[in-house]
Amino acid sequence: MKVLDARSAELFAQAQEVMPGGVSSPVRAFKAVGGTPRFIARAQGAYLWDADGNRLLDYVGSWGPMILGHNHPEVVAAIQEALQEGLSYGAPTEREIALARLVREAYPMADLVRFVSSGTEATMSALRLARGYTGRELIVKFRGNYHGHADSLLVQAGSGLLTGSGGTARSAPSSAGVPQALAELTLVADYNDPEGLGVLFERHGEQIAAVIFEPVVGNAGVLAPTPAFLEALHRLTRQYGALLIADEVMTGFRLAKGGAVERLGLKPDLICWGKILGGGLPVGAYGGRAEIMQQVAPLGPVYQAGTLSGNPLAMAAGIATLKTLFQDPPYARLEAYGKALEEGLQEVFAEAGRPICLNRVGSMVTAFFREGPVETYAQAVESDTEAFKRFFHGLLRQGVYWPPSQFEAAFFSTAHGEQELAFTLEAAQLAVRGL
Ligand code: KE4
Repeated sequence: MKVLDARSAELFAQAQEVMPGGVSSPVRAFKAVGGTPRFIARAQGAYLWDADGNRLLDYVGSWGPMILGHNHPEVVAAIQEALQEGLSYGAPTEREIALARLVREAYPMADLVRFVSSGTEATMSALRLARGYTGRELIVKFRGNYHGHADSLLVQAGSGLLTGSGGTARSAPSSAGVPQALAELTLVADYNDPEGLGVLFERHGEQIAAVIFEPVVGNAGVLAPTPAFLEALHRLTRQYGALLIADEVMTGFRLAKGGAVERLGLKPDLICWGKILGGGLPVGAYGGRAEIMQQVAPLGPVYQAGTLSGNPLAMAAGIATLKTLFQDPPYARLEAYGKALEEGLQEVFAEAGRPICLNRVGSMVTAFFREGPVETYAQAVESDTEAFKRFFHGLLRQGVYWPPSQFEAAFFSTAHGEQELAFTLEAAQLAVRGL
């Protein structure tokens, strides 16, 4: 039996000598599924090739950015053109105007947009802006929602649960190094628990600067918001004068041209973007109506800055990506692929008599290894992660690269077609047998 990952194993050993865990981001280390992470050598369309030369059908897509598939010719050409003019200037450029205008075309409520270099920077800056604009200190996030690694967002529900469902009295850091005093300024509620959110606002509403949420969750695995939850989010933030921040880093430009805001008819005060906005290069952004965004330096007192913000190559990649998406919106095709994938996987698991709950919104999907429904974080974490691990490796052995965690979203792209669908379902059939 050919060792599929000999070179990856060698590289992983070398990587661990020079980088913590041998990776630049924890989820890449395969800790949730075990085994050796595949070191990727190159990518094209829907495929990756790893260091051992194995071709892998990609359902990670760089965790969201690669909605057009890898190395889309329009994006590559745009970067090559920008490259001729230099790499980075630390000065304003025309490309930033062009990309900001494209963002505003998709999100008309965003009067002003500020570019940064990651989703983390986008959400961190949006929180600081909300605190500066409202003069309040508390923020609210939801269990199972991930917004990047800013200190105020690495916070979990504390032990002291408030009366009523979901609301918590004291939060605690979810990472070492986050001060307890800071963590307590972040209240943690349950996603899809409007009552619990109401309890939180009754107790703290006047001190809450903002509520930040994933409009469709990807980071607990995929969770869709209930209408009652969305209604409560909008009503309570309006009622108490808190800002509503939609974290569209993952969903932006993926679920529709105008992301979840368009698809679900949301009315947030601030929006955060990342991933697809850079087309694979480092771009994040935050934006909203002028009266809020005008608080941002150099116009206003809320400071935020970045050496590589608005980087010309990254802007070029983002412009080409959004223009390609806007010129020929792929959302109906992505929906069709997603529906066929979902139905095909349902069939595979039904034939094998295995419980599965497929949560899919557009082109982001999670197969929870448990009976459905899965509408909350608490339900998601009851999944059979051991079965998921075996499924993951079964797929990988067949050349299908699924996200290496039960609590992540899988993504597919415009480069995924009939052939990829058939290949995926065949691999899933074999992987399920091996469960
Ligand atoms: P980045 O700082 O990783 O660009 O973005 C943080 C972020 C913010 N908001 C949402 C909704 C996100 O999903 C993310 C990052 N997503 C993870 C995947 N679950 C990135 C993968 C990783 O951490 O390596």
